[in-house]
Formats: sequence, C-alpha cells, structure tokens
Amino acid sequence: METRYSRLAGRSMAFVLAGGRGSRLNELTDMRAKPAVYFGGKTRIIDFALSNALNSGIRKMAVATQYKAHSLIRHCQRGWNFFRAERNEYLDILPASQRVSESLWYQGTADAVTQNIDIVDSYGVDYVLILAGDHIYKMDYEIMLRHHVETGADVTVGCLTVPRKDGSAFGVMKVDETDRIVEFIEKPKDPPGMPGDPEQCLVSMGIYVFDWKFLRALLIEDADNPGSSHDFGSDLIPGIVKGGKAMAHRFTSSCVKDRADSPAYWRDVGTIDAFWKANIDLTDFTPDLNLWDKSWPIWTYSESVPPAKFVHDEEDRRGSAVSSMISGGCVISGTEVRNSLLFTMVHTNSYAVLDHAVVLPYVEVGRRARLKNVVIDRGVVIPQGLVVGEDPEEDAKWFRVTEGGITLITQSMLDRRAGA
Ligand code: ADQ
Ligand code: ADP
Repeated sequence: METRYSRLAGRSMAFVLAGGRGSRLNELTDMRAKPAVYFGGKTRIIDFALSNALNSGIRKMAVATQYKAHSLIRHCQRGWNFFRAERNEYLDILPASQRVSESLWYQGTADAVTQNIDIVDSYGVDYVLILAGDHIYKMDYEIMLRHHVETGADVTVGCLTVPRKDGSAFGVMKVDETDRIVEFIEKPKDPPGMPGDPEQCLVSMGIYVFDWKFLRALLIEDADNPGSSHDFGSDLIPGIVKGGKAMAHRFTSSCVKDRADSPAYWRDVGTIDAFWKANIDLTDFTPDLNLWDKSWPIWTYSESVPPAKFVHDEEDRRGSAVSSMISGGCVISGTEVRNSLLFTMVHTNSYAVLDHAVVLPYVEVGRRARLKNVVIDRGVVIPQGLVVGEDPEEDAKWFRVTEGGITLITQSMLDRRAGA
C-alpha cells in the first residue's frame, strides 16, 4: 500500500515563476504583478499554483519575483508563512536581487533558477517542479512527478490542447505515440494541428519536472551560452527535445482530484475579458471550477472580517444578491446584485444595481450607480449615479472598454473624469 513516504512530492520542490508583467491585463497590473491579481473572491492568482503544490504534498517552495513585486511579496508573507524550517518545510521569496549575476533582473525564466542554484541546492531535493504563477487550475503534481520518474525523462512538460487559432501564445509541440516530444516550437506564427484533430494543438502549460542534477548542469551550461535568452520555453526545452528525452504530461480530468469525470479546468486569465469571464463563471449554477471542494482547498491570506451583510435601507429597499458570490465584510445596502462576484469588504448603497460585475476588495458603490459588465479595481470609490455598461461610447471616453465589451474602472480613470 502507498505510504506518505513513497510520495515523490516529499523529494521535490516547487519553483514558482512569478516575475512576469501580464501586460494584457492593462491597468490591473499597473501596480501589481499578474500572479498577485485577485481572483475568485478571496484568493490571488498565485494561490492556485502554491495550493496545488501544497495539496500535492510538496513542502519546499520558492517564488521568484521581479516585476512590481510589492503586493505579491506581502501576500506570500501574510498568507504563506506557515512553513516550518525545523520540519524541513520552506517557502522562500526570491526577488531578482543581483545576488549572483551583475544584471539587475532575471533575464529569462531559466535565469531566475540559475541565479538561485545555491538555494535549490540547500533544499536537498531530487526533483524540481517549475511552475508558472499565473494560471487558474487544480492539478495533482504527484501524478506528473510519477510520470516523469516512470518514463526516465530528462524533462516532463505539462501540456494541454487548445484551439489551433490560440496556439501562437504558447509553446507548441508534436509528440510520438508514447507522448515523447519530437518537436517544440515556442510561440509559432502558424501552429501545427494535431494528427487526427487538425483544429487543435498540443501546447505547453509552462510547467516542467526535472531531476535537479540534470537541470543544474543544464543551467550552468546555458548561462555560458551567449546565444541563449535563458528561457525555458525558447531555449532549454527545445534543446532537450533535440538532444535528450522530453515527455509530454497531459493535463486531463484525472489530474484533478474532485472532478474526475468533467473536463479539466485551466485558464490563463491574461486579458481583462478572460479575467472577467472566469470570475463571472464562478457564479454559474454548477461552475466548471469547483472552489467548494474541501479535499483540494485553495489556500490564501484571508483578512478577518465579519460575514457579508444584506440590509433593507431606511426606505425599505432590499439589499439582495442572486446568482452571485459575496465575500466576507461586504455590506449590500438597498442594492440589487445579479450575476456578480464581490471580493472582501465591498460596500454598496441604495438604488444601486450591479449586474455581471467583478468588484475587487474595498470598493464603495455610491447610491443609484448602475454598473453592468464591469471589472472594478481595488479600493475604487464609485460616485453616486455613475452608469456604466449602457452606452459604450460614453464609457470609452473615461474607462477602458475591451473588445469583448467589458469596462475596466480604476480610481485614476474616475479621478480624470471628475476633473474634466
Ligand atoms: P509565457 O507565458 O509567454 O510562455 P513567460 O512570459 O516567460 O512565458 O512567463 C512564464 C512564467 O514565468 C510566468 O508565470 C511569469 O510570471 C514568469 N516570469 C516571466 N519572466 C520571468 C522572470 N524573468 N523571472 C521570474 N519569473 C518570470 C510560457 C512558456 C510557453 C508556454 C506558456 C504557457 O514559455 O512555452 O506555452 O508559458 O502559459
Ligand atoms: P493590491 O492592490 O495588489 O491588492 P494590497 O492589497 O497589498 O495591494 O494593498 C493595496 C492598497 O490597499 C494599499 O494602498 C493598502 O494600504 C490598502 N490596504 C491594504 N489592506 C487594507 C485594509 N485592511 N484596509 C484598508 N486598506 C487596505
């Protein structure tokens, strides 16, 4: 019978790459890195990768940060500080800090690991799981580690299928009948379709398992290569495909504990439209992403706040929410909330209507505001009577209206409007 000690997770560390900007999230990443962007009411994007690692049994983690890392670092310090070094559990935050190299930043994703080789060495692990800190999914990495060990691969690449038209944003691969990768092209202009399914392509999730000894040697070699951009997707993985053994590990529903029979959920919430939709989807009757599963919790830093409160105002208008998720600390006073997701400590006032709204923490919604198909940034004060989502031309004068018709509202946009 399997015992805890036979788990490969106990001999592994997770190295989370969390330095990317995520520029397609526009003003949502003006002040914070993409992995620190809020998602799902209580959590931030990075909590998914870290929770997957924790739930898989990994107790050694490092988070490499660089771009606008302040709120990300603060979040990790507040929410992920329960590791106990005396039990060989570690979570290190590794800002690009010129510790080793003279260059100011991590040059590419592989360089982020190279600059911290000594720290990985100190963990004494056999396997390193490289993760991206900016995707929403649940995955048991123990299964991927086992696949890696069973096939004796040099690297195992997590992969999934996407429509071919979306393939250019990814590393795209071709595999043989054993799922050995025979070709890997980073962000091809014209991605190859899959045999038998030409409108789909097999793409990298940007997550990799390596034997640490192998990766360590490869990183040292790569650091000396002036022609390399020191990036996993552009340099290291294509190199291994040519000269070694790279295996594809398919992300399917059997990689997810609770929903073995439903399609595996994975989202890159890299645009405002995708971010809005993935949050609003959680208000569905049966959302594809199950956040209610106690066997696979998404851990986070959670403020101590009172439960959400719904009040009839003085004029007896009902504060109500239907098909919505309302987080702790919210006060819904005389407001009608429909198909919306409200994060912690959102306060709304009488006669206001929120419809398909994603409202980040600490937002105030003034009386008679009507907001539809919006994303509202943290801490925004919505003035009384503001109407958004009914006249796209008017909205576009002040706010960011996306291709998909979603309006992003930040405080600086409102200040500009108020000053005009
Ligand atoms: P991209 O997502 O374009 O492609 P990248 O921008 O390198 O890759 O980001 C990967 C991860 O590393 C992100 O989590 C990002 O935040 C982080 N990151 C980026 N630069 C970093 C740096 N210098 N230091 C620390 N962290 C950094 C990659 C792969 C593709 C794959 C997609 C899947 O290269 O092959 O298909 O991920 O999304
Ligand atoms: P992010 O915008 O990435 O969420 P933080 O959550 O760390 O960044 O903080 C954003 C802003 O909110 C900061 O200006 C901070 O001072 C403020 N803030 C953070 N926590 C609270 C709180 N409990 N009450 C009021 N303001 C807060």
